[in-house]
Amino acid sequence: MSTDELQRVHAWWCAANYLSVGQIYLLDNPLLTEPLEPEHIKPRLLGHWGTTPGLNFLYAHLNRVIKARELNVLPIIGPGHGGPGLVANTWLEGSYSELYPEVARNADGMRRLFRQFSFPGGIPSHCAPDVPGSIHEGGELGYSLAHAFGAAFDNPELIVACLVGDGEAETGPLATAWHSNKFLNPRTDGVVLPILHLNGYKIANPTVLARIPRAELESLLTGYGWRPHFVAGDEPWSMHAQMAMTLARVLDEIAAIRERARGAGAVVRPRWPMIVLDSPKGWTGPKTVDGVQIEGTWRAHQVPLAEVRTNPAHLRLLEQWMRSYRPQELFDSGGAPRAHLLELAPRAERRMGSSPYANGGAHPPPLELPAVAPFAVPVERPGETSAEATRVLGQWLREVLRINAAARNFRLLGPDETASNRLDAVFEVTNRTWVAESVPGDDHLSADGRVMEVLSEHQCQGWLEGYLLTGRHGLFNCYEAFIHIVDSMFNQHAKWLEAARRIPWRRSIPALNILLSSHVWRQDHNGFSHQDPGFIDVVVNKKAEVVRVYLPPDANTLLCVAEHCLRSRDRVNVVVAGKNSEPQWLGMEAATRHCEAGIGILEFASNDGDGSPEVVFACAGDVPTLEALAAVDLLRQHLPDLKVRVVNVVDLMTLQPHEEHPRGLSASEFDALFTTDRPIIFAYHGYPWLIHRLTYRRTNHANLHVRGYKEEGSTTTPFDMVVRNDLDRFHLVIDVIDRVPGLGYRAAHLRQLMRDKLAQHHDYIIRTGEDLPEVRDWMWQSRPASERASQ
Ligand SMILES: Cc1ncc(C[n+]2csc(CCOP(=O)(O)OP(=O)(O)O)c2C)c(N)n1
Ligand SMILES: [Mg+2]
Repeated sequence: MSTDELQRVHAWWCAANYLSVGQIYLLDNPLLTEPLEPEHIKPRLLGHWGTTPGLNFLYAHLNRVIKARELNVLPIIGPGHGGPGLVANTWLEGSYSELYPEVARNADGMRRLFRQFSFPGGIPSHCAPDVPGSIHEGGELGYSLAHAFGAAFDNPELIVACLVGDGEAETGPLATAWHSNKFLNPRTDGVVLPILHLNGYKIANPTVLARIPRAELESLLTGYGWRPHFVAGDEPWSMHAQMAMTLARVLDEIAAIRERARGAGAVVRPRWPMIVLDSPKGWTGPKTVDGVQIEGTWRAHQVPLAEVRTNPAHLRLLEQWMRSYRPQELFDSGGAPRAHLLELAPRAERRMGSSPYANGGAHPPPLELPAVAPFAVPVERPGETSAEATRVLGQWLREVLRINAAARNFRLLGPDETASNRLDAVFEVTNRTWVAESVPGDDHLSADGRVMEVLSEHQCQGWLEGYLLTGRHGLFNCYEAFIHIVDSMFNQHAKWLEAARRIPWRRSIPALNILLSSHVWRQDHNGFSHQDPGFIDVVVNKKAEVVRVYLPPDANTLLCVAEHCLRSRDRVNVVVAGKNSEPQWLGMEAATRHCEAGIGILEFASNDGDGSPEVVFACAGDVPTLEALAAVDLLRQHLPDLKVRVVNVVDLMTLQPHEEHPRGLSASEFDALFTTDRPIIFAYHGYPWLIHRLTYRRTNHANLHVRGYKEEGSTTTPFDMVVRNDLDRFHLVIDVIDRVPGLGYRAAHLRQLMRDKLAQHHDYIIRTGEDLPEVRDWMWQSRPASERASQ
C-alpha cells in the first residue's frame, strides 16, 4: 500500500472515530469551531465506544479493497452496539445523506447527525434497520455469523464481511456458526469473511478467547475449518500495514478458492481464510480517566467519560480526545469531508451503506409457486379419507423446489427433521446441503442440495433470516417443542420487521415461514420433553402486523395456508400441522374458502340450520378439530335434538378484535359466529389461556370455556394425551352437558356414559398399551347437512 493510500485510510479511520465520538457526546459545536462547553454536551450520554474504533478500522480498510478489486461487500457487525461507527462510515461515504437528506454532508448535517443519535425522536444506538447497509441489528449478540452465511448462500458475487465480537463468540449460536463453512458451496454461494474482533473484553469481563494462549485460539479456529490470519497490536501505522497486507492475502486466497471451485470437477470444502483483529478495546480513546486505565480495558465498553457536563476535567479530556483526530484536516470549514478522504469511498452501490444486498436483495428472482389444486387430497365426504398433512405438503414443496431450481431462491431448513416431519418428497428433486465428507450409505447429501439440515435450531433460523433479509425465500420446519430454542431470535427478527416497516426506503422482504410439526398431541412416543405448544404464545406478543399463526385442520387447508405464507412478505408466519394419518374434512374448494376467511362454520358438522345453536363448538388445530368433531358425533347420536354449531379457526389472529389486528373479526362478525349468549366450548391446540387473551374483549367471553394443553403429558397413547388434558371427546361432551342450560338432568345418562368411557379408556390402555378400538377406528358418522335437511 502506498503512503498516500495509507494516509487516506488513516484519515478515514480518524474521521469515522471523530464522528462516532461526536454522536455519543455532542449536541452542538460539531466541528469544534469553539471551545467545548457543557451546553454542547448531551444530557444523557448513551452509546458504546469500546467496539467502535475496531469497526471503523475495518470499514476503512474494506473501502480500499472494495475499490481496488471492485468487490461487492456486505458488512455484518456482530457487536451492533457499534452503531455510531456504522452511521459515521455511511455518512462519510454519502449513503447516509442520500437516504436522509436533512443529515447532509455539511456542518449542519453533522450537527444533526450527532444530535439524533440515541436521542428522543432520533435514531437507535445499534445497527438497527435505520442504518443504511445493515441487515443485522446486533442488539442481541450471537447471530452475526449465521446471518452472514444466510446472506452469502446463493449470492455467488458477494463477500460478507462479518465482524464477530470476542464476547459474542462465547454465545452458543455463534460458537456453532463457525461450522457453517461445511454448508457453503464455493461454486454457487458467496463468501463469508469472519473478522474476530479480539478486543479482549466484554462489558465488565475479559473474553475467553482473549485469555487462552494464541496457539490454542489458532487451533480452535483451525479446528473449525478456517485459516486464521492475525492482525495484532495498537500502533496505528503498523496496524494499517498489517491489515492491508492481510486483506490482500485473504482476498487472494478467496479468489484462488473461487477459481478452483468454479472450474470443473467435484466441489471440495476449501479452508476459507478469516482474520483475527487483536486491538485494544476503546482504541484511540482516553488512556486513563481519574487515574484509572480506560483504553485497552473493559472500562472502555460504553461511555469512557461519564461526567463531561459537570466535571470540567472530563470536558477537557473529551475536547483533547476529539481534537486528537484533527478534525480541521478531515473536514472543510463547511463540514464536508475533504476530497482526499472521499477518494477512499467506493462508488454508488459498491459503497457498503448502499449495497442492494442489504435492502431487499440484489434483484433476487421472484419465487414461482405451483398451483396447490393438483396436490389436493380428494374429499368426497368429510372424514372419509385419511392423509398425512405434512406429507401432502412435502409433495407441493417438491414442486416449489423443482420449478425454482434454476432461480436458486428457495431453501428448506430444519434441524435434521425434514424426513421425520414427512416432507421427504423434496428429496426426489434435491438433496441436503453438505460440503463436509461423505461416505457410501449417506442419504441425499450434496454440495448443491437445497435442504439445509444442521442440528442447531439457531443456525437454521439464523441462516434463513440472513437469506430472507437479502431477498430470498424459505421455510424452516421444526419439532414444535424445540422451536422454543429460537424464541429470542424470533423476537429479534420480528422487532427488525416492525422497525423496518416504518422506514420508507427499506424494501420489503419475504416472510419468515416456520412450520411446526411433530406437535404436542402426536409426541406421545417421545414424551413430556417433546410436548410444548408455547411458541404460539411467544409469537402473538409481537405487533399484529408482523405475525400470523395458522392451525390448518387437515391437508388441503395446510396446502392453502402454505401457499399464502410463501407469497407473503414482511412478517413471520407460524403454521402448526401434524404429520400423522388423520381424517380429512375439506375438499380443495372448501379449504380455499375456509382459509381465505381464516375462520368459519363447518357446515357438515353443524345442525343449527335455523341459526339458533344451543352450544358453539370451536376448534383450532388438527387434533382438537378431530376431538371436537368426535364429540359432536357423540352428541348427535345421544342428543340428536341438541343444536350444535361448529366453528373452526385456521387463522388464530381472527379471534382478536379488528382494532388490534388486521385479520381480526369485527365485533358483529364475531358475535354472529359465536353468539352473544350461548356457551362456547373451545378445543384449542395450545395453552388454553391464549384463547382468553385473544378474546377477552368479546361480548360472549364470559361463556367461553377453553380446553387445551395444560402441561399434562407423558409417553403414552395418542388418545391418552388428549384425555390427560381434558381435551378428548368424552370430556368435551361433558363440558357441553355442564354448560348448556337445562341439559344437566336431561343428559345425566350420557354424562355418566362419558365418565364410564374415560374409565374404560384408562383400563384398556394400561392393559393393552394402545387406544380403544372405538377411538382408533372412529370415523365421522353424521350425514351431510343436505341429506339431513331432505328428510
Ligand atoms: C445475547 C446477549 N447477552 C448479553 C448482552 C449484553 N451485552 C451487550 S454488549 C456485551 C459485551 C459484548 O462483548 P463483545 O462481543 O466482545 O463486544 P465488544 O467488546 O466489541 O464491545 C454484552 C454482554 C447482549 N447484548 N446480548
Ligand atoms: Mg470484546
